[in-house]
Amino acid sequence: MDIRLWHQILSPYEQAVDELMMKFRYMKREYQERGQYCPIEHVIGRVKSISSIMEKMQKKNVPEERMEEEIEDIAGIRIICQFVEDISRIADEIGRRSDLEVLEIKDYIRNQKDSGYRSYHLVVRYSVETIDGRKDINVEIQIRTMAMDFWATVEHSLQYKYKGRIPERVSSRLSKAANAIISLDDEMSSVREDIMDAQLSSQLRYNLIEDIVGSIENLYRMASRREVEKIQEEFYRIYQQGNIEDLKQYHDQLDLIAQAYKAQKNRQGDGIKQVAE
Ligand code: 0O2
Repeated sequence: MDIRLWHQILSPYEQAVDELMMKFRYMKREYQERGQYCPIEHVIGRVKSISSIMEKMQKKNVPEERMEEEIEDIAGIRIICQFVEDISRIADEIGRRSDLEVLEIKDYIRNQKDSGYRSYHLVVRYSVETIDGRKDINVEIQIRTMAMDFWATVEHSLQYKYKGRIPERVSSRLSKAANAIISLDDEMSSVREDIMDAQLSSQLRYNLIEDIVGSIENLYRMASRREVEKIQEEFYRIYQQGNIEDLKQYHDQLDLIAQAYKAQKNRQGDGIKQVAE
């Protein structure tokens, strides 16, 4: 293949990775804004390097013209979550999307690899619009817990260091570590409800404070400075007490106050219009 074509071929893959990372980050944001538990901890993505693609083609005997069909992970998205239970939730969510078509599933959690590797892989078809028109490409989405990711990252570096021939003394340690990761994921799952509750109330508190600060800021445009300063002092007092129920109540009261000021402002506006007429 003409060396100059590489970047042209990989460009839609770059676009797909950028777009999908943004879409999954928005998915996370949607959960957070609704005050719901989010199964996504974070999302990363990459386009496979030219050297890594060439290596895989050589290893799997893939002819140049079949590269895009047979190397399924040229575009790769990795979704990291906290609990094993989150993995199926994310996979279901992906299955429901109209912009992704699931072509293949590789469940290395039920069927752990001999290396000890655990992760849930989906190969999906995704369309990007380019200046040459629409292009359908394959994207590999890997979903795994933080613990699985820790193990895979370390093992991947060792594979690189030992060029795929990890010495027995290291691989037996890795295998023990893989079992420890399974136990860790199990332990975390057993306290999942508590952790989720804690995270939800911290998210709720975050959303409430964002809303309250926004509402008080708006009030400065509608009410007198002295009145808003009093409201603001009340907010700081309740905030310092740290009771979430009081914050919720204050948030609702503030909504009513803002509505009353808005109505008053509208009446004044109508009055001015009438005088002008
Ligand atoms: P990189 O650097 O992550 O891009 P194959 O690569 O032939 O074993 P296949 O059928 O192409 O497998 O796809 P598969 O099994 O879904 O694996 C593709 C990717 O999964 C790999 O990409 C790794 O990211 C990850 N993976 C699979 N097996 C292992 C493993 O034993 N250890 C670790 N750490 N990761 C694994 P690449 O191409 O290896 O590299």
